[in-house]
Amino acid sequence: MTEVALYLDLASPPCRAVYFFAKANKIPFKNNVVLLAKGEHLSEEFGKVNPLRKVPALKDGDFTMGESYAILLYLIRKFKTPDHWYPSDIQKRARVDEYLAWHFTNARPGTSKLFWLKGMTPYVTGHEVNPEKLNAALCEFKTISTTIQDVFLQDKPFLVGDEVSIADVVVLADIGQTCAAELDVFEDYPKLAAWKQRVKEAVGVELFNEAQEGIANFRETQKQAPPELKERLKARVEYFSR
Ligand SMILES: N[C@@H](CCC(=O)N[C@@H](CS)C(=O)NCC(=O)O)C(=O)O
Repeated sequence: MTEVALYLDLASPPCRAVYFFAKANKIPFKNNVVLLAKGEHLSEEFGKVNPLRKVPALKDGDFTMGESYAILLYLIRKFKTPDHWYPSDIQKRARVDEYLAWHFTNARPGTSKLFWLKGMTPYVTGHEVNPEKLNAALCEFKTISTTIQDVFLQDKPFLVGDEVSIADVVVLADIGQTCAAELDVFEDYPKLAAWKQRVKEAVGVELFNEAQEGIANFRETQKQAPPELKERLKARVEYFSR
C-alpha cells in the first residue's frame, strides 16, 4: 500500500482529527508540517495541494484534496480501517453523518469563536477581549456542550453507540481548542468528561497530549508571523469579535 502525504498543523482541530485517526489506525503517511503561524499555507507550493490554502490536505500520487471530513472518509476507504470508525450498517452510519452534519455547522463555529476570543485575542492584539462578547461566546458554548451531552451522547459510551467512531475523534479534536483557551469545559458535564477519557484512550493518551502541544506552539510562533499573516490573524479576531 502506497504511503499518502498529509499536510498538517496540529494547532488546527481538523488537522488533529485527521492525525488522531491516521495514527490510531497505523496508517502509513508522510507528515508534511504546514505551520499556519508562519503563513506556510499561503505558499505557492501548498496552493498546488489545496488551492483553498487550508489545512488539513492530502496527496496520494497525483491526487490532492482538502476538507477533514472528506479526508477521513478517503483514509477509511483506502486503508479499509475497522468498521466501527464509520459503520457499514446504514443506520449506524447515518448517526455518524447526522452528528457530523450538526457538528460542522454548530459546534465547530462555536468552539472556534471561543478559542479566538479567549485563546487568541490577547496574543494577537495585546489586550483582553470585551467581557460581554466573551460571555456570549461562553453561553453559546454551554448550549453546544449540553446538546452534545444530552442529545447526542446520552448514556452511551461513545457518540453513536458502544464503539468509537470518527464523530468522537472530530469532537475530541475540537474540544482540545477550548482547553487551549484555559477553560475547563467539563466541570459541569460529568458524562462528557467520562466520554473524553474514553475517546482519549481509544486514540491514545500520548497522542492526544502530543497534539495539544501544537496549540501552545502556535501561540508562540505567531509572535514572529510575517506582516501579511498578522493582518489575517487580526481579521480573524475581528470577525469573531463582531
Ligand atoms: N472545513 C475545513 C476547515 C479547514 C480550516 O479552516 N483550516 C484552518 C485551520 S483550523 C486553516 O487552514 N486556516 C488557514 C487560513 O484560513 O488562513 C476542514 O474541516 O478541513
